[in-house]
Amino acid sequence: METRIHYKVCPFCEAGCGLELTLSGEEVVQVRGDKDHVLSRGFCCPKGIALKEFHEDKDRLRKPVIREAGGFRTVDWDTAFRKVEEGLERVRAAHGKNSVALYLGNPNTHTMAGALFMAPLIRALQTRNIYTASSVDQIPKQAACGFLYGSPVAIPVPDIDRTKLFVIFGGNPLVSGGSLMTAPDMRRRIRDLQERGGACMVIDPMRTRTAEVADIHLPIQPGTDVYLLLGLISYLFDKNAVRTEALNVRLRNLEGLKEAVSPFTLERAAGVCGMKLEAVQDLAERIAFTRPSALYGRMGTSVTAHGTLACWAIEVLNLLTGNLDAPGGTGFPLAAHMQAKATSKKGFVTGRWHSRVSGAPEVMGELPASVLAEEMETPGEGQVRMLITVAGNPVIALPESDRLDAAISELDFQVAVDYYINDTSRHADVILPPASPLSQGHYDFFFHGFSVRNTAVYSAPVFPVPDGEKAKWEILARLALIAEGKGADAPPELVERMILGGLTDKVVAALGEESGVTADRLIQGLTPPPGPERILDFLLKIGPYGDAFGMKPHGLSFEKLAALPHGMDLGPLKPRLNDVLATPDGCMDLLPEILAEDIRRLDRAEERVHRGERPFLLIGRRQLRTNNSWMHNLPSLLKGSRCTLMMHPEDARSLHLKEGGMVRITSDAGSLEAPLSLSERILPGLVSLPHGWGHTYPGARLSVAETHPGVNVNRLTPRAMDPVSGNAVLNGIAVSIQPAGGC
Ligand SMILES: Nc1nc2c(c(=O)[nH]1)N[C@H]1C(S)=C(S)[C@@H](COP(=O)(O)OP(=O)(O)OC[C@H]3O[C@@H](n4cnc5c(=O)[nH]c(N)nc54)[C@H](O)[C@@H]3O)O[C@H]1N2
Ligand SMILES: Nc1nc2c(c(=O)[nH]1)N[C@H]1C(S)=C(S)[C@@H](COP(=O)(O)OP(=O)(O)OC[C@H]3O[C@@H](n4cnc5c(=O)[nH]c(N)nc54)[C@H](O)[C@@H]3O)O[C@H]1N2
Ligand code: SF4
Ligand SMILES: [Mo]
Repeated sequence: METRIHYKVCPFCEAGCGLELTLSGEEVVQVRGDKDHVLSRGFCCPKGIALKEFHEDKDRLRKPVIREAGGFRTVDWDTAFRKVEEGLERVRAAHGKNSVALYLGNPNTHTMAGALFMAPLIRALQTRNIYTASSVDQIPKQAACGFLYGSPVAIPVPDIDRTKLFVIFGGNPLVSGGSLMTAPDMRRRIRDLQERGGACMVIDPMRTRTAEVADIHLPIQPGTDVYLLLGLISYLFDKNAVRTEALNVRLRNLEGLKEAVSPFTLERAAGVCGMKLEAVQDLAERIAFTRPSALYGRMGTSVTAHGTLACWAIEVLNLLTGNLDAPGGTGFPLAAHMQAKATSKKGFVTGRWHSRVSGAPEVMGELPASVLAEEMETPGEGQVRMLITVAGNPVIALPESDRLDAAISELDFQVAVDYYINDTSRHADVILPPASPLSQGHYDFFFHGFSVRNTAVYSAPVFPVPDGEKAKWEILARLALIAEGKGADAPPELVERMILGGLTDKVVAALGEESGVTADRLIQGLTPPPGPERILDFLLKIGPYGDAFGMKPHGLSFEKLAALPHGMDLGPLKPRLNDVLATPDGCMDLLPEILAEDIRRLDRAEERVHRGERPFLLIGRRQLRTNNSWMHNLPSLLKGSRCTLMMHPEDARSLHLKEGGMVRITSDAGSLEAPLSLSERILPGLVSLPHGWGHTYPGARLSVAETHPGVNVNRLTPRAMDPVSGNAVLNGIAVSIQPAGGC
């Protein structure tokens, strides 16, 4: 049979690589990197290649299933939606709207439907119990940017392709593909930086693959970066190296900041962080005097007890060295669907409400995922009795897994929108699977906004949605309609029209009635049929590069973008701080009180950085061939990865432990066994387990993953949070290690 080529952006990680698919009839014959893709230029990783296996995976659900006494039964969509409606009405009638919790997982950010159709569902549910994977991930960064720039979505990214010094705190982009920084093929980008005479430095407890290719790797004790970062700020003041003149923005609290960081010296940092003083001094000098430079922090700085403070300190360092909003420093991308200027100047506040049981503050409309278990367990008004998960696997992703798993099993009703009967959805009453990514269009609403170069790419569906399957947007829209009381049969187009209506109304209001422009006329000017693509068309047309509905004939529209399967380059990052700044008074506050308080808390906590009875600190790691908890079912990926406890050979020797031997790992939260792997990549005194494993739960349907299930590291993760953002502390967990079977 004849073959044909189709181009598709990889939906699995933030790098967003272009893939070239060779197709024959209904079959994917081959997947490889798209050498003409505007940003990835042929690069891709084994997960992208495994898109074929994901598409073909027999365990991937094609039709909804509902739970019955004997297990799951496949049903048609109307039956499934009616069952959802019945369960939701029953729980709400008995326990009120707040008894329904919604948990949104990471892959939502990789779909058009997740970006556009989640807000109507959240609104319709009218519950305070909204949880997402953000609070085991990047919410500290968003809070930090919220406090500083007035908006939690104004997040600058490193201008890696033009910088002279790239400093990575707690990130491993060579393996993770980069995060809050869309920059595929980081290996090449770092090599290019080195060839232009620049340098890359990595601060990480592990000699990761990124650390290996960097010019300098500085090992650090887990959870201590914040001392280093405050020490670095302090150094800038001491050396008169603060350079804020070029920033055309009023700063508040510069003196207050100077005073607050003055107790944090490089000597103190070296002591607490377990680093050599000369190494810390060298780092400080390079940061203070290299132009341009870009400091970047990711999971290692975020999932810590002072995550917001650490993320904020990185922003402040970029700002004080004059590198914020500067070419080669860090900058705010301007994607094609975004608005050039922030429209709301309300600023950023947290704690507009609090969680019922332990009073954790709301951040960005959600509560910390770490409190979900107690909200389910604790009786009283507002107790969570029903859970809807969309593209998430909280049983593996969240701290205190055993407790959460037990709490979920006790709920009155559960709905999962997911591809698999996974470790969490195995408890569900109804599972609603979206069609394969190959049957849905792709445009990165989130990650174009984090791109190190402004680009736009749309990939059309490769195959139509097969008979009997549903696109994700329709599933989310119908759930929203059910939650709104419009019934299980209401057409999903209603929600799409409502979203478009909201957007067009704003434009019409801005233009004024006298312009003669009406919402209906605008909608008639859109080419795609109802769905995410039509909304994209609207956003592109009114966006910063758009055709303004024909008024700028050379501008962008959906039709133009769709004709460019490798995407479109929109140029390097440009200074635009003044456009994104959304603080009510137009100032940037360098020391909001909530962070000043956290610095005081830090001072009090320092002496607690010790290991007590549990002599090792456990940290996580990501593996190239896994993606959180959900790609272990693909044979080519599982073949190349294993879940082992990594330990330094010296530690193993002193404990008489051997490579491959089983060890028991015990924390305050739990205990489990894993095989040992020895490596000098990790510091003595630390051990590492990858997350996302542990597919041992009865009732899940992951036939490949179950053959090498590994262990769920979050069974060891106790509940601990950054009080500012509510983000979970996932690294630096005190554990003891013994030979398995030993006592
Ligand atoms: N292959 C693969 N790619 C992925 C994922 C995956 O599971 N697999 N997951 C995706 C997701 S959801 C995300 S959020 C991103 C994350 O992307 P990254 O943040 O780049 O990935 P991590 O491997 O978590 O990197 C965190 C690094 O911090 C180090 N670290 C741990 N504790 C500390 C500390 O206290 N201080 C410092 N300085 N470093 C510390 C760890 O050793 C690790 O190298 O990756 C995405 N990409
Ligand atoms: N100890 C420890 N814990 C961690 C981390 C860590 O580093 N260490 N990392 C944390 C991070 S950064 C994250 S982001 C979370 C991830 O946590 P989650 O987002 O909760 O979990 P995932 O493993 O990404 O599972 C995603 C699920 O979504 C399904 N899915 C994939 N695509 C789609 C889609 O388009 N639509 C629908 N409906 N379903 C889809 C998959 O089948 C899978 O079951 O884990 C966190 N947990
Ligand atoms: S790096 Fe990320 S986007 Fe690129 S192929 Fe791999 S998983 Fe896909
Ligand atoms: Mo994540």
